[in-house]
Amino acid sequence: MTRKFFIGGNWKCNGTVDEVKKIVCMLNGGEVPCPNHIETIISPPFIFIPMVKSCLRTDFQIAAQNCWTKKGGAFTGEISAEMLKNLGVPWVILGHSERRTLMHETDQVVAEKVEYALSQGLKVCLCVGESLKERECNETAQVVSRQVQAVAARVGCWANVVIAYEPIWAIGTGKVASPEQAQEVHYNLRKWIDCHIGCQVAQDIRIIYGGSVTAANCKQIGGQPDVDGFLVGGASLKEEFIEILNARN
Ligand code: G2H
Repeated sequence: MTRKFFIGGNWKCNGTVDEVKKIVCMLNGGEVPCPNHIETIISPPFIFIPMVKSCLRTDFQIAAQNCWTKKGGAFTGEISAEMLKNLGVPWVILGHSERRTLMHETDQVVAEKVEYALSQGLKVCLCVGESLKERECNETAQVVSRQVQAVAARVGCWANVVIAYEPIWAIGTGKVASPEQAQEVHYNLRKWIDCHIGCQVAQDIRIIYGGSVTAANCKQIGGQPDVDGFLVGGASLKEEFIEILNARN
């Protein structure tokens, strides 16, 4: 099975009503490959989801940037997977390093969230990645596989999961991983999945790259055999996102 290229725009905690309107207008007017060739998710902050959903082109799917570990209830400030489902949001990004670091989400918490979101019928973009210190200590493969293993301990079916490899040292820093560095990690992770989860999952699962992806570097990174797309932060708020969506053209 060929893996369909997958590109996400992660808006993080950015935007005003006017800015959101402008970005949606830019996305709606952009010439991009047809949905047979590319799958696209757009991930606005929770509060803008209904607004974006109501006016965004339908070939772009909406993703939330997080959700709660279990069924909703007395959890002030949280958003449940059921709520996303109820609102017609098909995707959720989980385990982003900003949440792992700033909100202290452990591998176990992330795994719990992934399990629960999948059980509610959401699709998950699972983020993994190492810090600069871990890379310098040659621990990249170990860290990334540990993060995936935590999820594998709870999840049996990977059909609705995309893995985003996002080295922390490349996030929002302008220091992008080289195409070779990205390929090496993706290749090793796929090999690890082959050994520890299953060969079919390894062949089918999309492993996308995130961390300072721009129009200038997307073609080279996206041309690597084990890179199946991107999770884009800063550049997804700009015109250049359309160029990134055309990286494989
Ligand atoms: C990594 C990425 C999007 P940026 O966090 O998830 O952001 O492209 O700004 O590095």
